[in-house]
Amino acid sequence: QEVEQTYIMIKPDGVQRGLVGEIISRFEKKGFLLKGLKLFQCSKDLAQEHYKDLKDKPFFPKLTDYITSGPVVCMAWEGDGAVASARKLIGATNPLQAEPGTIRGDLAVQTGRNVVHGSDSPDNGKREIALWFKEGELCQWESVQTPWLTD
Ligand code: DAT
Ligand code: MG
Repeated sequence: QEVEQTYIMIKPDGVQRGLVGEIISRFEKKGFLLKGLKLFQCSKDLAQEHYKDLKDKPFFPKLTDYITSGPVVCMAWEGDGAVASARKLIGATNPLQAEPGTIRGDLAVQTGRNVVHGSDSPDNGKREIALWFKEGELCQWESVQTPWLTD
């Protein structure tokens, strides 16, 4: 059985605001395994494909403009329950409703500038990692922490 993977992305506002280290750090400290990481400027096509489920929403053009407005940080994180747990670390879509202690709750004020993306299901985790990473960009490795994180 495959280990669950989630696609996490620091959006252009997170990069511009100097929050890259802070955001990566939260996933690193939690204990997930980093499988892929890159700074990347994406095309409008890729942004539209990533958010295709939202293509009929009124905010879709603004959303894809925002995601393409500067570089993003693309990450693949692995671990049992990583998808749902990462969503909890990230917090609610509207940062004003996100709990303190979450990334959005601590670091953002607006839905349209909510600093980070996280996959909403294991299937979407797979889909999004395949969309944002090329063959060979993910690393197969073992962390020395694993025996201290799991029994
Ligand atoms: P999430 O990013 O929490 O998974 P989502 O998948 O529903 O939320 O929407 C994707 C992004 O689209 C979200 O992070 C910000 C933007 N968005 C969602 N709802 C919005 C709204 N009502 N107005 C403006 N932007 C919105
Ligand atoms: Mg979503």
